[in-house]
Amino acid sequence: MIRFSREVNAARRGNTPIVALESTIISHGLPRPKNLEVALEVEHLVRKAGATPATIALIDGVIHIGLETKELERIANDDNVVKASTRDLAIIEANQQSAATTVAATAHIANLAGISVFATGGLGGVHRGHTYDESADLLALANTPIVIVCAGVKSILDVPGTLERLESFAVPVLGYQTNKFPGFYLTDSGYEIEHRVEAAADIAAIWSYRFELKTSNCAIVVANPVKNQMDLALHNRILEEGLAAAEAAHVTGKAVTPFLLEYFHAQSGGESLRVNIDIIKSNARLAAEIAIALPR
Ligand code: PSU
Ligand code: MN
Repeated sequence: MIRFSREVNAARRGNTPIVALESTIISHGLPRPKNLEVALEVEHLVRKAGATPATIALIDGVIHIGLETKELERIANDDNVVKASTRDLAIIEANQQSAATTVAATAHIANLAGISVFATGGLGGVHRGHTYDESADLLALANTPIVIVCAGVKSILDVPGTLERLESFAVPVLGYQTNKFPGFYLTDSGYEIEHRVEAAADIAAIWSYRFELKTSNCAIVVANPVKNQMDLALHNRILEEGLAAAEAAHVTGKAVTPFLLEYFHAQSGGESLRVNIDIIKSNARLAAEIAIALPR
């Protein structure tokens, strides 16, 4: 049912740290040809930090944990690769399709394989103006014991609404060296986080206490702010225009997030792309540190 790459197989046998990486950011989050370059670079950073990268996707109906270069190229460049959330997984298997996995689907698969740490760019969440449009990422976080390193929720979303949902689902949110909840392209979304951690070891301690307390059924969100944020005025202008453009084009369902991200990349003259790449690299590095610190 699941195929592991050679290096992930070796890491499993040796019980060495593994970092799960999502693939929707490659297929639907970053423009070609930069997407493939970034995906390879992110894997390289995880290795350099002393862990094994496990990019997760479905190829011809088979779940892959860890992709060989040819498979990564396929996810990056093939128009037939769809965006898969958890509900799509069994259907894609049955239809022998290829798919990139969202945060929700990646977390689910990583957990199936006993991988405890996962890096992404920004979480999905509650959408602005359509609060009934809530990413399946939230429910997955509520049900999956995994540490997820992100730069907060995407600033295209309803940030306070998403934070409230995380509270309802009892998902802990830890600010990495900050008490300001990051906003993806922005270092500070304007909302506070109660709990702050300074180092990977602090997260490992919390991870262990959760097992004793039996509060370990959900994810731990580690919010790692981008250092060099997007220009705020530019960000706010593009966001407003992007939301209006999505509305006008009647974009719905799983197309909304890719539409808005692409709008940013097209309108910001490379700024949003630069920040998005910074984010995913920095999150991958931190995720590797955490994977090394966690008990195995
Ligand atoms: N982070 C990024 N770029 C992305 C995503 C996250 O920097 O493209 C993806 C993740 O896969 C996340 C998805 O799960 O966006 C959210 O989509 P939706 O809002 O449709 O649940
Ligand atoms: Mn949605």
